[in-house]
Amino acid sequence: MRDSHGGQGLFALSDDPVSLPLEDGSLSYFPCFFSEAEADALFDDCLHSLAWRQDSLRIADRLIPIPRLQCWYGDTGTDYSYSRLKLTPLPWTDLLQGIRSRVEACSEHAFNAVLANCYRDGRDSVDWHSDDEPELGRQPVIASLSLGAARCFELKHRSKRHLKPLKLTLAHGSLLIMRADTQHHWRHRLPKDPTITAPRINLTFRQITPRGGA
Ligand SMILES: O=C(O)CCC(=O)C(=O)O
Ligand SMILES: [Mn+2]
Repeated sequence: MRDSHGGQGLFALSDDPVSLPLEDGSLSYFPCFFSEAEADALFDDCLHSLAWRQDSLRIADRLIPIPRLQCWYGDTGTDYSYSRLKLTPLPWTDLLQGIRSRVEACSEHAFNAVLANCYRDGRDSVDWHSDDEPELGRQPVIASLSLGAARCFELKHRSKRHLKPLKLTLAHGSLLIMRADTQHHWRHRLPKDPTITAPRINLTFRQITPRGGA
């Protein structure tokens, strides 16, 4: 582990967000949250040190692999379920703690868990969904760090059909923060893109209220 990942050593190149007006929600995008050199090192470290796993969904008695690798890290008790997948947290690593400190300082929000996704190439994806599971609360703050291949991220409003879907290219080293009613009113996805041959890693930091907890 390089010293620069101990927390203090990580630096953000720019804390200036690009303003992305969103009706019924709130988005801030920091295109150069980490410098290219820092993002390169973080990408390699995440790729090689996180406990990537291939999860599957049971659909009509068949096990269907989800189109990406993933892993879940967090405080004890931050179990998380989505699409009938139950994730039990692995303990924080120094690498993830260091990234979390930087993301918390920028977003002025505390996070107790992170979902890591690895899209091996453009055949991997995540389908339309909202991060609206009960353990995330009514107005979750989700901070999403992108490392590796730039990919298109799309949002569409659940009910207001006249609002155009939004398409953003999430750059290497960028941070997207979704707040307020975004998860309540909007769905998002990362579509497949056959032109992409390189991998991408995404870390979405979340604050989980354990079920039955305060
Ligand atoms: O990879 C991304 O940018 C989005 C991932 C996502 O939406 C999720 O894991 O809930
Ligand atoms: Mn999501």
